[in-house]
Amino acid sequence: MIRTFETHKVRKQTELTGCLWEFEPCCGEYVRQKFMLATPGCWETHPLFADYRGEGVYRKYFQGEGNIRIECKGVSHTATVYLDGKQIARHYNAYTPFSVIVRNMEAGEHLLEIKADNRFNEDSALHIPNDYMSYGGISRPIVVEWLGEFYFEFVHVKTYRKDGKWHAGIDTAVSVLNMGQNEERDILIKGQIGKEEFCWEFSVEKQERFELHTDLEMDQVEVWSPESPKLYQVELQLFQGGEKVDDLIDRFGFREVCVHGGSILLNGKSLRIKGVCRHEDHPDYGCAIPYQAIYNDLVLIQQMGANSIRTAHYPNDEIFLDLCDELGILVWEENHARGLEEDRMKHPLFEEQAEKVIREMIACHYNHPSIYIWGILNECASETAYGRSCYEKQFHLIREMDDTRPCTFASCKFFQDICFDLPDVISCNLYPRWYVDKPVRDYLDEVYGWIEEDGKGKGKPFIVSEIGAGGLYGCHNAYRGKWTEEYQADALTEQVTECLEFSECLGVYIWQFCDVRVSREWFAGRPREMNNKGIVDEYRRPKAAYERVAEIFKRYSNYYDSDKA
Ligand code: ADA
Repeated sequence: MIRTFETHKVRKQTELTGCLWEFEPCCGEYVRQKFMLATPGCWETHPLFADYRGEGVYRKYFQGEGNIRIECKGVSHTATVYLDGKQIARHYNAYTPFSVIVRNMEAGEHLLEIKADNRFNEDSALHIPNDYMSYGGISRPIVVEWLGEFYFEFVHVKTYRKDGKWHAGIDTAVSVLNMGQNEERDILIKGQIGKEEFCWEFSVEKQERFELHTDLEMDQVEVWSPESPKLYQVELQLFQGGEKVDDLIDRFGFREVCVHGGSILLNGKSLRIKGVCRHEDHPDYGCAIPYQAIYNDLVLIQQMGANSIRTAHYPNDEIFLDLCDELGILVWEENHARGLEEDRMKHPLFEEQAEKVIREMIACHYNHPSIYIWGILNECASETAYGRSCYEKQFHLIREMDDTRPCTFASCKFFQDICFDLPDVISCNLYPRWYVDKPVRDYLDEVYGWIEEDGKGKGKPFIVSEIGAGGLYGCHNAYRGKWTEEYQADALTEQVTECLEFSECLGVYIWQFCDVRVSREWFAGRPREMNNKGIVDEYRRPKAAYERVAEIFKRYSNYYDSDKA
């Protein structure tokens, strides 16, 4: 499954995944032997490769000719792509998509080989041993698209209100593939959003790329919100000589997010966040969670009264975002980084790799109305001058690419943090009653007081971006000790209530939705080699905390304004 809706009616697409591919591990006990693996999927879910860290080659034959675009939605974590034995692409990072154009492919059968690599080595600055698992394999779909001479690269729709009217600013780019010398083509592009139509007409003389922009003033718009997640489609069609030769369809919503004083306003109303952090992790699927299982997670999350998910600590699958758009779940999406101290941030590839994730994340996810905020660099070196320079650069890049959403970072450096003047929203990961043995209210007072007085965050919106406690599913004792479900439920009751009752706090994200596997090389004493702070376990079985949090979340509405009304 590629998306939850059709993105082309004219351009032909073939998903190459959704079936078995040949797989050959490059090292270990089964080196050079051939297996069949289900795709999309992580090799760790195959019983022989549950702990395989290395390279592995996936192979698939397909038929075709002419110009094609191969899109890889996600390969974990490094992909080297070969077509008929020739390298055509290389991409680092499991959590962002990439694509490659192949021109004038001969008619017949072709071999696509993808070498995936999940090793932790000097080429990898972001995938490192960590408190989550870096899986291996083709973890998201692979698609082949059949192109003619022209194709749409993307479409972005920026929605905003001006003088009481909703506007849609549309940006797209068309690429011209293999046009001969001294040739000329007349192009007509027709676009549509609801009943509004627009078009561009121009002539093309050589192989180039056209960036196009228009702005529509809309009549009678239905706004996207958690309560009524109304989605619109933008449809572009490219005509040449009267014939439709390419198209692109995407979805978006009319909604406005802005920071006003200490509030985040969604369509003018002051938001309250009741959220969970969620890793892409499942014992049966690794990080390659299928549509139905993602949907089931979202149902559990919404049934608990939550209105938001933080995609800790990387960009998520587009199917997840499509579903959040449809269900009205607000998403904090963040680039890929967890707990990188200054020495890690000084890795020669860090800046380049981190920048690429941001570019790919925003370019691909720009239209999702569910994303209301961008996050960066979770718990990295925001207490050092060098760290600060990285935060500065990344915020600058995000703001350059998207001026419609606020940005933030989740800090654990509170009393030493020197970056709180940079983001639009201050976010702190706090663990009173778990790592810090203090009553929650006292700790909130202490941290928030410092942010206001010394931390240069005065007056900005403030979110608790992580709070939680470990609880092993089925673990109980008479004294409600640490690691029991009871301890976790008691801790979360105090944590969530105090955050939502703290008048300066806009909301809270629970760490975390489900228990997740951690990388063995990191471990840090985690029972079962898992992070057990899920309010459901890895099989999504609710722990005692789930119901307790649900009771609390359901007492609070999505907006502060409605409390006053
Ligand atoms: C941090 C971190 C999470 C997780 C959590 C924990 O705040 O951001 O990824 O590791 O702590 O469970 O300790």
